[in-house]
Amino acid sequence: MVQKILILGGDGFCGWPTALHLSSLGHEIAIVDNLSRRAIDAEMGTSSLTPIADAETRLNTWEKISGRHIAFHQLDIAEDYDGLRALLDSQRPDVIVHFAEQRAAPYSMKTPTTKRYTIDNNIRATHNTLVALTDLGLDCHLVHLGTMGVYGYDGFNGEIPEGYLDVKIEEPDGRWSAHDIVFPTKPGSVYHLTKSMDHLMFQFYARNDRLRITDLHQGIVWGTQTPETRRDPRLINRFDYDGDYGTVLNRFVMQAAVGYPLTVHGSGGQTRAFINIQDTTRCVALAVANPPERGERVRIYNQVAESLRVRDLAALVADLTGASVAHVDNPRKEADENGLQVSNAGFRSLGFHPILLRDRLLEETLDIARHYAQRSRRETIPARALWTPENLPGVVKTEVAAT
Ligand code: NAD
Ligand code: USQ
Repeated sequence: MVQKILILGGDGFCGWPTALHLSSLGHEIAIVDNLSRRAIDAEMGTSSLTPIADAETRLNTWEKISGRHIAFHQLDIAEDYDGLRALLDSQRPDVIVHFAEQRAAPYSMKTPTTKRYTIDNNIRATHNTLVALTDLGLDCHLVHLGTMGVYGYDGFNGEIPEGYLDVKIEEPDGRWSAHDIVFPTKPGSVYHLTKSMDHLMFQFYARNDRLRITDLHQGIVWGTQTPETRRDPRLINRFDYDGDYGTVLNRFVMQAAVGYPLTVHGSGGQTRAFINIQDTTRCVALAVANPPERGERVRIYNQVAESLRVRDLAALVADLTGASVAHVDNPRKEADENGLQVSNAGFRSLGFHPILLRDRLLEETLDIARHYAQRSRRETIPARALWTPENLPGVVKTEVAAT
């Protein structure tokens, strides 16, 4: 069924290829973005490794190539509630896909200003959307990009379920009653804290206003291109590699491409869940096609393909490329070693067959990193945002010596 879909944050790393994918499936798409991610690049002296076209060029190119129009609204959904409300009132979308948050944990821990910005931006962006939907009485399915990090990464040995735990509680009369409770959150950064707060807001609005909400607890996304972004160089997706926005696997691939030692934080025993960017777009399409009923509890899917340990990822990239591995200080306060098993039964039941690292797509990411290696700025690679004054930046000693 063709649906009218607003993509909040549709100019970003996950939002852009998802907008194209949903457009290619025949949906009517409009992007809403304040271009803050591009502004943060300018503020930090960083940029995507891939040369991303401006929003207008991207959209015109897509229209020329696919024959499909995507509308664009430049709007700050955290700051401009009236603008957001008016837009929702005029568009009356069937679905909103909400990517529009400050998404880097290191950036969120960098300074008092970035901590406050992350909370103000993310909480208001989500809450404004929820208020506008209830204020307008719109029966629209809200699909939100949350994170695996809401569950935390230590102290739980079983398989992480999809948002809820089935528990039994002993009543005063000694009988046991069954409950499903929201899995306790254990955020590891101010950014992850905002996702935990989003999670709580969704519980309230689904119960109080019967909003239909799907929250996707996504793992770390790797890769850059999708079948749609490959269709023209002007559609290319962004590739973050700097110490704040680069995520671990893409950073390792980029570091290998430019001859920089792979920066493993601490022992590298941190285990995280991963998903390829192509699967991000496919999972969102599955979530869009399978909305919850009105009155249903918030539907939560773990949007992940597999769990991997950071030092094993470094070894894999090193084997593939001959790169060296550097165990640097860990700028973050996090468990040095953790196990992680995650259920992704929800998406699998909808037909999701995840791309795995062994499927060799890493080579394509490496080719892209090599192709654009000359655009990299070496000085932006180290992760310098410290979680506490006791932490130290993730700098490679030989690199410091070389400069
Ligand atoms: P991104 O920073 O590349 O994209 C976010 C987009 O939202 C940007 O284009 C930005 O300009 C826009 N935006 C931010 N605040 C806004 C506001 N107030 N008003 C309008 N637009 C605003 O991030 P991404 O990697 O595409 O992540 C998208 C979502 O997916 C985020 O919510 C993130 O938490 C989640 N997520 C990302 C990953 C990952 O590995 N990249 C993993 C799990 C979850
Ligand atoms: N790490 C290294 N070396 C590096 C970079 C990171 O060892 O050069 C380590 C980090 O210390 C951490 C792990 O790799 O233990 C993951 O770090 P990351 O930067 O790849 O991922 P994270 O900060 O958790 O955030 C990313 C996205 C965020 C999303 C989250 C999903 O930026 O938007 O929500 O992944 S998850 O991790 O599942 O919560």
